[in-house]
Amino acid sequence: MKKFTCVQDAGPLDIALAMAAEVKANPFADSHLGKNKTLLMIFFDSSLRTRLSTQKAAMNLGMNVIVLDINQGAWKLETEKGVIMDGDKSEHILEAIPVMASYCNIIGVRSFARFESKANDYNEVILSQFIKYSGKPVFSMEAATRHPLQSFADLITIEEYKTVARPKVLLTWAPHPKALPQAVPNSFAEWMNETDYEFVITHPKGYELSPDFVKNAKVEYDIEAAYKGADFVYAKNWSVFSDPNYGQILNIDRSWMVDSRKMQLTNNAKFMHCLPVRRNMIVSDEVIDGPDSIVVQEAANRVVSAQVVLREMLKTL
Ligand code: AN0
Ligand code: CP
Repeated sequence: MKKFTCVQDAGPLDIALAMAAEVKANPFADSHLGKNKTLLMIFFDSSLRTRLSTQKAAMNLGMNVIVLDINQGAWKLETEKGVIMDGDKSEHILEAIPVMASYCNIIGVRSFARFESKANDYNEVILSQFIKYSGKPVFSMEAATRHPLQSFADLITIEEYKTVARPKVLLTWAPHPKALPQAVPNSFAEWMNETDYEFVITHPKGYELSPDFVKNAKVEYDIEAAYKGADFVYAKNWSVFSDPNYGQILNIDRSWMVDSRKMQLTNNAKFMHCLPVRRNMIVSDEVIDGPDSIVVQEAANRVVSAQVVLREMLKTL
Protein backbone atom coordinates (compact mmCIF):
# COMPACT_ATOMS: atom_id res chain seq x y z
CA MET A 1 0.00 0.00 0.00
CA LYS A 2 1.57 3.29 -1.14
CA LYS A 3 -1.28 5.59 -0.19
CA PHE A 4 -4.37 5.39 1.99
CA THR A 5 -6.83 8.19 1.41
CA CYS A 6 -10.07 6.47 0.36
CA VAL A 7 -11.84 3.10 0.43
CA GLN A 8 -10.29 1.94 -2.86
CA ASP A 9 -6.82 2.14 -1.28
CA ALA A 10 -7.84 -0.52 1.26
CA GLY A 11 -8.27 -3.15 -1.48
CA PRO A 12 -11.00 -5.78 -1.20
CA LEU A 13 -12.76 -5.23 2.14
CA ASP A 14 -12.97 -8.93 3.04
CA ILE A 15 -9.18 -9.09 2.88
CA ALA A 16 -8.80 -5.81 4.81
CA LEU A 17 -11.14 -7.17 7.51
CA ALA A 18 -9.19 -10.43 7.69
CA MET A 19 -5.98 -8.41 8.18
CA ALA A 20 -7.72 -6.38 10.90
CA ALA A 21 -8.72 -9.58 12.72
CA GLU A 22 -5.11 -10.82 12.45
CA VAL A 23 -3.67 -7.58 13.84
CA LYS A 24 -6.23 -7.47 16.64
CA ALA A 25 -5.61 -11.07 17.70
CA ASN A 26 -1.84 -10.68 17.67
CA PRO A 27 -0.82 -7.01 17.77
CA PHE A 28 2.90 -7.68 18.26
CA ALA A 29 3.32 -10.31 15.53
CA ASP A 30 5.07 -7.77 13.27
CA SER A 31 6.98 -5.88 15.94
CA HIS A 32 10.22 -6.09 13.92
CA LEU A 33 8.75 -4.84 10.65
CA GLY A 34 9.10 -1.20 11.68
CA LYS A 35 12.60 -1.40 13.13
CA ASN A 36 14.60 1.72 12.16
CA LYS A 37 11.60 3.07 10.26
CA THR A 38 10.12 6.44 11.15
CA LEU A 39 6.52 7.58 10.97
CA LEU A 40 5.94 11.33 10.79
CA MET A 41 2.44 12.45 11.78
CA ILE A 42 1.62 16.00 10.71
CA PHE A 43 -1.39 17.71 12.27
CA PHE A 44 -2.89 20.87 10.80
CA ASP A 45 -5.92 20.26 13.11
CA SER A 46 -6.54 18.98 16.63
CA SER A 47 -6.83 15.31 17.54
CA LEU A 48 -7.06 12.95 20.48
CA ARG A 49 -7.87 9.52 19.04
CA THR A 50 -6.04 9.71 15.71
CA ARG A 51 -2.86 10.94 17.35
CA LEU A 52 -2.79 8.32 20.11
CA SER A 53 -4.14 5.32 18.20
CA THR A 54 -1.85 5.84 15.20
CA GLN A 55 1.17 6.30 17.44
CA LYS A 56 0.23 3.13 19.35
CA ALA A 57 -0.18 1.23 16.08
CA ALA A 58 3.27 2.38 14.95
CA MET A 59 4.78 1.38 18.30
CA ASN A 60 3.19 -2.09 18.02
CA LEU A 61 5.06 -2.40 14.71
CA GLY A 62 8.35 -1.29 16.27
CA MET A 63 8.46 2.08 14.47
CA ASN A 64 9.86 5.38 15.68
CA VAL A 65 7.32 8.20 15.67
CA ILE A 66 7.66 11.96 15.21
CA VAL A 67 4.59 14.17 15.67
CA LEU A 68 4.41 17.72 14.34
CA ASP A 69 1.61 20.12 15.20
CA ILE A 70 1.94 22.65 12.42
CA ASN A 71 0.09 25.32 14.36
CA GLN A 72 2.15 24.94 17.52
CA GLY A 73 5.75 25.92 17.02
CA ALA A 74 6.25 25.27 13.30
CA TRP A 75 6.49 28.11 10.76
CA LYS A 76 3.17 29.17 9.33
CA LEU A 77 2.88 27.43 5.97
CA GLU A 78 1.79 28.97 2.68
CA THR A 79 -0.19 26.42 0.66
CA GLU A 80 -1.17 28.47 -2.43
CA LYS A 81 1.15 28.37 -5.43
CA GLY A 82 2.48 31.52 -7.10
CA VAL A 83 1.74 33.98 -4.29
CA ILE A 84 4.03 36.80 -3.15
CA MET A 85 4.83 35.73 0.39
CA ASP A 86 4.63 39.16 2.04
CA GLY A 87 2.08 38.14 4.68
CA ASP A 88 2.38 36.20 7.93
CA LYS A 89 3.40 32.88 6.36
CA SER A 90 7.14 32.21 6.59
CA GLU A 91 7.53 28.96 4.67
CA HIS A 92 6.00 27.39 1.58
CA ILE A 93 4.59 23.89 1.63
CA LEU A 94 6.61 23.19 -1.56
CA GLU A 95 9.84 23.20 0.50
CA ALA A 96 8.31 22.01 3.75
CA ILE A 97 6.95 18.74 2.31
CA PRO A 98 10.22 17.37 0.85
CA VAL A 99 12.13 18.54 3.93
CA MET A 100 9.71 16.76 6.28
CA ALA A 101 9.76 13.71 4.00
CA SER A 102 13.55 13.53 4.24
CA TYR A 103 13.23 12.80 7.97
CA CYS A 104 10.86 9.81 7.74
CA ASN A 105 9.68 6.74 5.83
CA ILE A 106 5.89 7.11 6.08
CA ILE A 107 3.78 10.27 6.47
CA GLY A 108 0.34 10.71 8.04
CA VAL A 109 -1.47 14.01 7.43
CA ARG A 110 -4.48 15.59 9.13
CA SER A 111 -5.86 18.61 7.30
CA PHE A 112 -9.58 19.39 7.55
CA ALA A 113 -11.79 21.25 5.09
CA ARG A 114 -11.15 24.98 5.43
CA PHE A 115 -14.57 26.06 4.03
CA GLU A 116 -12.85 28.92 2.16
CA SER A 117 -13.17 27.26 -1.23
CA LYS A 118 -15.28 24.20 -1.93
CA ALA A 119 -13.08 23.42 -4.95
CA ASN A 120 -9.91 23.49 -2.84
CA ASP A 121 -11.52 21.30 -0.18
CA TYR A 122 -13.00 18.76 -2.60
CA ASN A 123 -9.74 18.66 -4.63
CA GLU A 124 -7.85 17.88 -1.41
CA VAL A 125 -5.24 20.54 -2.17
CA ILE A 126 -3.16 19.89 0.97
CA LEU A 127 -3.22 16.08 1.06
CA SER A 128 -2.61 15.79 -2.69
CA GLN A 129 0.52 17.95 -2.43
CA PHE A 130 1.91 15.60 0.21
CA ILE A 131 1.28 12.69 -2.14
CA LYS A 132 2.83 14.53 -5.08
CA TYR A 133 5.91 16.08 -3.45
CA SER A 134 6.93 13.80 -0.56
CA GLY A 135 7.98 10.68 -2.47
CA LYS A 136 6.87 8.67 0.59
CA PRO A 137 3.78 6.56 1.37
CA VAL A 138 1.12 8.97 2.64
CA PHE A 139 -2.03 8.22 4.61
CA SER A 140 -4.91 10.45 5.58
CA MET A 141 -5.55 11.07 9.26
CA GLU A 142 -8.73 12.96 8.16
CA ALA A 143 -8.46 15.20 5.16
CA ALA A 144 -10.96 17.65 3.68
CA THR A 145 -13.36 15.09 2.24
CA ARG A 146 -12.68 11.75 3.95
CA HIS A 147 -11.57 10.09 7.19
CA PRO A 148 -10.64 6.58 6.01
CA LEU A 149 -8.93 5.33 9.20
CA GLN A 150 -12.16 6.15 11.04
CA SER A 151 -14.38 4.46 8.45
CA PHE A 152 -12.19 1.36 8.43
CA ALA A 153 -12.43 1.18 12.25
CA ASP A 154 -16.20 1.71 11.96
CA LEU A 155 -16.48 -1.21 9.55
CA ILE A 156 -14.38 -3.44 11.83
CA THR A 157 -16.66 -2.48 14.75
CA ILE A 158 -19.87 -3.20 12.84
CA GLU A 159 -18.52 -6.59 11.78
CA GLU A 160 -17.72 -7.38 15.43
CA TYR A 161 -21.13 -6.34 16.79
CA LYS A 162 -23.56 -7.31 14.04
CA THR A 163 -26.11 -9.97 14.96
CA VAL A 164 -27.54 -10.46 11.47
CA ALA A 165 -25.64 -11.11 8.25
CA ARG A 166 -26.88 -7.96 6.56
CA PRO A 167 -27.50 -5.29 9.22
CA LYS A 168 -29.43 -2.08 8.66
CA VAL A 169 -26.97 0.76 9.26
CA LEU A 170 -28.38 4.25 9.72
CA LEU A 171 -26.23 7.36 9.33
CA THR A 172 -28.08 10.23 10.98
CA TRP A 173 -27.26 13.93 10.99
CA ALA A 174 -27.43 15.45 14.47
CA PRO A 175 -27.21 19.05 15.68
CA HIS A 176 -23.97 20.81 16.64
CA PRO A 177 -23.22 24.45 17.42
CA LYS A 178 -20.19 24.77 15.08
CA ALA A 179 -19.85 24.09 11.36
CA LEU A 180 -18.17 20.71 10.90
CA PRO A 181 -16.72 19.12 7.75
CA GLN A 182 -18.48 16.43 5.70
CA ALA A 183 -15.38 14.20 5.83
CA VAL A 184 -16.66 11.69 8.39
CA PRO A 185 -20.13 11.14 6.85
CA ASN A 186 -18.72 11.16 3.29
CA SER A 187 -16.18 8.56 4.21
CA PHE A 188 -18.61 6.44 6.23
CA ALA A 189 -20.97 6.42 3.23
CA GLU A 190 -18.12 5.53 0.88
CA TRP A 191 -17.18 2.51 3.00
CA MET A 192 -20.77 1.40 3.73
CA ASN A 193 -21.55 1.53 0.01
CA GLU A 194 -18.81 -1.07 -0.53
CA THR A 195 -20.58 -3.54 1.80
CA ASP A 196 -23.80 -5.51 1.30
CA TYR A 197 -25.41 -3.87 4.37
CA GLU A 198 -28.73 -2.04 4.14
CA PHE A 199 -27.38 1.51 4.34
CA VAL A 200 -29.73 4.44 5.03
CA ILE A 201 -28.91 8.13 5.51
CA THR A 202 -31.24 10.60 7.24
CA HIS A 203 -30.84 14.36 7.66
CA PRO A 204 -32.89 17.55 7.53
CA LYS A 205 -33.58 18.95 4.06
CA GLY A 206 -30.63 21.06 2.92
CA TYR A 207 -27.96 18.77 4.37
CA GLU A 208 -27.66 16.49 1.33
CA LEU A 209 -24.14 15.08 1.00
CA SER A 210 -22.27 14.95 -2.29
CA PRO A 211 -23.87 12.42 -4.68
CA ASP A 212 -20.35 11.06 -5.27
CA PHE A 213 -20.45 9.68 -1.72
CA VAL A 214 -24.19 8.97 -1.32
CA LYS A 215 -24.27 6.89 -4.54
CA ASN A 216 -27.12 4.37 -4.26
CA ALA A 217 -27.66 4.69 -0.50
CA LYS A 218 -31.26 5.30 0.53
CA VAL A 219 -31.83 8.86 1.75
CA GLU A 220 -34.85 8.75 4.10
CA TYR A 221 -36.26 12.12 5.20
CA ASP A 222 -38.84 10.51 7.50
CA ILE A 223 -36.79 10.15 10.66
CA GLU A 224 -39.03 7.48 12.24
CA ALA A 225 -38.90 5.33 9.10
CA ALA A 226 -35.13 5.81 9.04
CA TYR A 227 -34.67 4.52 12.60
CA LYS A 228 -37.18 1.69 12.25
CA GLY A 229 -35.44 -1.69 12.48
CA ALA A 230 -31.93 -0.21 12.41
CA ASP A 231 -29.18 -2.43 13.84
CA PHE A 232 -26.64 0.42 14.06
CA VAL A 233 -27.25 4.13 14.52
CA TYR A 234 -24.22 6.16 13.47
CA ALA A 235 -24.61 9.82 14.42
CA LYS A 236 -22.62 12.73 13.03
CA ASN A 237 -23.07 16.39 12.45
CA TRP A 238 -21.99 17.97 9.20
CA SER A 239 -22.36 21.38 7.61
CA VAL A 240 -24.07 22.10 4.30
CA PHE A 241 -22.44 20.67 1.17
CA SER A 242 -24.60 22.33 -1.51
CA ASP A 243 -23.99 25.77 -2.98
CA PRO A 244 -24.49 28.55 -2.08
CA ASN A 245 -24.40 27.53 1.59
CA TYR A 246 -21.28 25.31 1.51
CA GLY A 247 -19.74 24.99 4.98
CA GLN A 248 -22.60 26.73 6.74
CA ILE A 249 -25.12 25.71 9.39
CA LEU A 250 -28.78 25.93 8.33
CA ASN A 251 -30.28 24.90 11.65
CA ILE A 252 -29.37 23.29 14.92
CA ASP A 253 -32.74 21.57 15.25
CA ARG A 254 -32.41 19.78 18.59
CA SER A 255 -35.17 17.32 17.65
CA TRP A 256 -32.55 15.45 15.56
CA MET A 257 -30.54 14.48 18.68
CA VAL A 258 -30.23 10.71 19.13
CA ASP A 259 -32.35 9.91 22.20
CA SER A 260 -33.99 6.87 23.81
CA ARG A 261 -37.33 7.52 22.14
CA LYS A 262 -35.77 7.22 18.67
CA MET A 263 -33.58 4.29 19.68
CA GLN A 264 -36.73 2.42 20.77
CA LEU A 265 -37.78 2.34 17.10
CA THR A 266 -34.69 0.31 16.22
CA ASN A 267 -33.77 -3.35 16.42
CA ASN A 268 -31.86 -2.78 19.71
CA ALA A 269 -29.43 -0.76 17.65
CA LYS A 270 -25.88 -0.15 18.75
CA PHE A 271 -25.02 3.54 18.99
CA MET A 272 -21.86 4.71 17.20
CA HIS A 273 -20.05 8.04 16.86
CA CYS A 274 -16.47 8.75 15.80
CA LEU A 275 -15.95 11.09 18.81
CA PRO A 276 -15.40 13.76 20.01
CA VAL A 277 -19.13 14.07 20.67
CA ARG A 278 -21.14 16.83 22.32
CA ARG A 279 -23.48 15.25 24.85
CA ASN A 280 -27.10 16.34 24.82
CA MET A 281 -26.56 17.99 21.42
CA ILE A 282 -25.70 14.98 19.23
CA VAL A 283 -26.76 12.25 21.67
CA SER A 284 -28.50 12.12 25.04
CA ASP A 285 -26.58 11.03 28.13
CA GLU A 286 -28.97 8.10 28.45
CA VAL A 287 -28.06 6.69 25.02
CA ILE A 288 -24.31 7.23 25.14
CA ASP A 289 -24.10 5.90 28.70
CA GLY A 290 -26.44 2.99 27.91
CA PRO A 291 -25.56 -0.65 27.25
CA ASP A 292 -25.92 -0.29 23.46
CA SER A 293 -23.33 2.46 23.11
CA ILE A 294 -20.14 1.12 21.50
CA VAL A 295 -18.30 4.41 21.01
CA VAL A 296 -15.33 3.41 23.16
CA GLN A 297 -14.95 0.03 21.44
CA GLU A 298 -15.19 1.88 18.11
CA ALA A 299 -12.41 4.28 19.15
CA ALA A 300 -10.29 1.34 20.37
CA ASN A 301 -10.50 -0.15 16.87
CA ARG A 302 -8.69 2.91 15.54
CA VAL A 303 -5.44 1.21 16.62
CA VAL A 304 -6.39 -1.79 14.49
CA SER A 305 -7.22 0.17 11.33
CA ALA A 306 -4.05 2.25 11.65
CA GLN A 307 -1.92 -0.82 12.27
CA VAL A 308 -3.21 -2.59 9.15
CA VAL A 309 -2.42 0.47 7.04
CA LEU A 310 1.05 1.00 8.54
CA ARG A 311 1.87 -2.70 8.27
CA GLU A 312 0.95 -2.81 4.59
CA MET A 313 2.92 0.38 3.92
CA LEU A 314 5.98 -0.92 5.79
CA LYS A 315 5.91 -4.04 3.59
CA THR A 316 6.45 -1.86 0.49
CA LEU A 317 9.53 0.00 1.82
C1 AN0 B 1 -14.11 16.74 13.44
C2 AN0 B 1 -15.06 16.54 12.27
O1 AN0 B 1 -16.27 16.63 12.43
O2 AN0 B 1 -14.57 16.28 11.15
C3 AN0 B 1 -13.29 15.51 13.71
C4 AN0 B 1 -14.04 14.24 13.91
C5 AN0 B 1 -13.17 13.06 13.99
N1 AN0 B 1 -14.88 17.05 14.63
C6 AN0 B 1 -14.79 18.21 15.25
O3 AN0 B 1 -14.11 19.11 14.79
C7 AN0 B 1 -15.57 18.38 16.52
N1 CP C 1 -12.39 10.22 15.71
C1 CP C 1 -11.28 10.96 15.60
O1 CP C 1 -10.63 11.02 14.57
O2 CP C 1 -10.94 11.61 16.74
P1 CP C 1 -9.80 12.70 16.90
O3 CP C 1 -10.27 13.94 16.14
O4 CP C 1 -9.70 12.95 18.37
O5 CP C 1 -8.53 12.19 16.31
